[in-house]
Amino acid sequence: MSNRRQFLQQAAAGLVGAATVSRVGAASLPEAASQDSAAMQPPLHPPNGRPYNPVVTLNGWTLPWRMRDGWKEFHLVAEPVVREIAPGMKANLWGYNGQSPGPTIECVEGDKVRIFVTNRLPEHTTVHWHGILLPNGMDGVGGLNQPQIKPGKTFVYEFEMIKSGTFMYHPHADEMTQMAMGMMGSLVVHPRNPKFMAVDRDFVFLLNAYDIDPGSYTPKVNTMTDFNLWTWNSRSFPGIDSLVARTHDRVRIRVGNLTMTNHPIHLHGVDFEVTCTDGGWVPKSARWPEVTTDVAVGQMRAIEFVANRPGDWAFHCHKSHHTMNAMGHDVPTMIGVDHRGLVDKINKLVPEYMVMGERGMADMGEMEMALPDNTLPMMTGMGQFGPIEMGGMFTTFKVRDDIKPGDYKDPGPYKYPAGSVAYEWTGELAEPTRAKAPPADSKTLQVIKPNGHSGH
Ligand SMILES: [Cu+2]
Repeated sequence: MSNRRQFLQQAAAGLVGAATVSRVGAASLPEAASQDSAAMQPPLHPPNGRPYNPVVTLNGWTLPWRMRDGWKEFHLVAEPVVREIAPGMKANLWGYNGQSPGPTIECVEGDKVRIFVTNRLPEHTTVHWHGILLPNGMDGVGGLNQPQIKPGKTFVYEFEMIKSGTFMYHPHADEMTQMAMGMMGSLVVHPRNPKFMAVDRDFVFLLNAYDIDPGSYTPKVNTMTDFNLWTWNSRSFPGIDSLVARTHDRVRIRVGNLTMTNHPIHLHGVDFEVTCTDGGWVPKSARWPEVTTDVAVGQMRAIEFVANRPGDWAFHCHKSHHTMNAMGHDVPTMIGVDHRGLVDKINKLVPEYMVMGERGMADMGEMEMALPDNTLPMMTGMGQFGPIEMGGMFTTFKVRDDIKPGDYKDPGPYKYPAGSVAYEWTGELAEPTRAKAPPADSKTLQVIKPNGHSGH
């Protein structure tokens, strides 16, 4: 294990240099636009392929292709990349064509695809096409189905897309390292008939997670479950684009999970049905309404609904630790602990010490704490009414009446109709019904009522 760890440290040390010279493969690609999925919309329609309704890759883009002798040709370059996780934090990851996740591959049922894969990583790799039905020798499991692709080499995968649906691609070589470093991408096969399962808005992204110590840049690849950055397409709120729809649009959101745990994905303001998995389209008779759907490791789920309620709706993983960033971990629970007098004493020894969380953690959403370089506050993002107190796997789904056809750029905060927002009540109140507290004994913790902010 120690040899392996040494190797990984050396590989990581080489990353910063490699990343600055490895953009050649991506030089012709829209890197500037890749941080902003709205800037890429509407994507180009294929000049000479079958027509389809393109997807919107959250904070990403679609891989360009060309037709040659009846084959649709793509070129993936596996390489070290720098990804901005959110403003204020960058990470040294591995990805494809200049970004992690790699660009989305879009094609159409019946397409014959030829995918070139060039390896510019410091170690060998392969690509597995998750969910695609193809000849065994194209399945990409290193050692089992093909020799691994050595650094500097290019392999070709050739197969026909025999069914439409929602898929992904990722390495099947040194997977623990390569997926922990961000190697993955979405793969969407559109139906041959563009009217089949047609929607107005079709979004796609992957769930991923990283363990990057505050102040450092490279993920710890041996981490099994205790990650500190929970991301969508390697972006963390408030770095994740909003999803924008016009009122009454039919919307599909395709989500794939390549983390080490499940994510109950929850959308406010609508009820939806799962219409597609990585195994194919779900028959109508087998669907049921939900507002949260669990996406287990290695699964993909496409949800569909009509966006019929205007507003700024929360869209997030329902595991509350997955909607916060690195700095929230390892903070002791202080609720109910009285610090009065203690901080002054500690400050004589440690001038910068401050107490966090004696009234709950909400103060941390507003606190302008000094952070180490290159990390993100635990919860962040400002809304029109105050701090949103979220990080990680969270963004907003924005529905508006007045969106011009095709213009899905971020419309800014929702303008609430007068009288439609929850408000403070200052009138009379009857005594509310409450459960009785158990009788106090000597061991019961005495909770001291908060008294202003005297501890700080
Ligand atoms: Cu989650």
